[in-house]
Amino acid sequence: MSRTSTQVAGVKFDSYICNASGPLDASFEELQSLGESKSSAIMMKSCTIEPREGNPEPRYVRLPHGAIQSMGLPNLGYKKYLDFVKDLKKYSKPIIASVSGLSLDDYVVMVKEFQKSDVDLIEVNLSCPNIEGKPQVAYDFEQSEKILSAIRNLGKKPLGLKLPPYNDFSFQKQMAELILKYDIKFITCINSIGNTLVIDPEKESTIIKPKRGFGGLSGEYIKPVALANVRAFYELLNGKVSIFGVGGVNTGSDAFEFLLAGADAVQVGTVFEKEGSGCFERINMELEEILLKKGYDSIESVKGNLKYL
Ligand code: ERO
Repeated sequence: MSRTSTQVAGVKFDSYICNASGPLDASFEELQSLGESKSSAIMMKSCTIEPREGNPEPRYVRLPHGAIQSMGLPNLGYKKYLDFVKDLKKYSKPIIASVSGLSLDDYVVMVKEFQKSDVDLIEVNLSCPNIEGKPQVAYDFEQSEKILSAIRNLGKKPLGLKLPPYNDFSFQKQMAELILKYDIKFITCINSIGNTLVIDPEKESTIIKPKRGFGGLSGEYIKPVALANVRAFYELLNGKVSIFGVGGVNTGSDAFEFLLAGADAVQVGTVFEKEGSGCFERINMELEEILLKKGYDSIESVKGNLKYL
């Protein structure tokens, strides 16, 4: 067992670092490369009932410290991901499905089917910011409750929620109450910050095409927001729910900050898109070194131990 091995919702992960749903995880070949990489899990692209091409290009642009994108859920449709699971089992690491319904019924259908599959965890994405006319569900607590109530008893596999950033404790409190009421086993904090705008002053133009340039911001820019959400939920959920931290994990030191805030594991998206699959081993080794230097022998011994001034 390595110093950075961990557990999420009772499922063992060989290291603290895995990929985030989003970049380079939509095709079978990409999922196979994740299997072969040092990502401690195979997290799949959020899927819908029907396959989707996604939004028009340009829809993903790297920025000096992150990225802005409005992908629009390009994916092969959930049936393909169900098929892939059997082949991906050979990598002997956790497989995480991610479902993103366009209606309540979509969530029910997809969660029911993944419950019958060999995936280890099911992440229910309530925070896609990039579908025109579809607000992020997790900002609507009534609609979120309807979905949670409809998907809670469809099987025994742990269900998790991918959440958007909240910037007021009253929102995190409302969501934490739902998470506990509906027995959600893990959360993923945070999705990209939705509907941000980057402008090219030379061209006097937006830099992505969909939605008149509005898109999800990710990477280093959003790390303080992600840390705050991990910490707020860690305090509200009293260790009853596992937490994936995501948003600006670029180095072992970033991962260590998420660990102090209370994350059980971290996911890497923007840096994976830029650096490729070597990032998982690099960040994990950097984290191992930090733990070794500080004399910590496990993730558990540090998790959540943030000091206050
Ligand atoms: O556009 C997307 O496919 C997308 N982008 C995000 O930043 N977050 C998402 O959750 C998502 C699709 C579900």
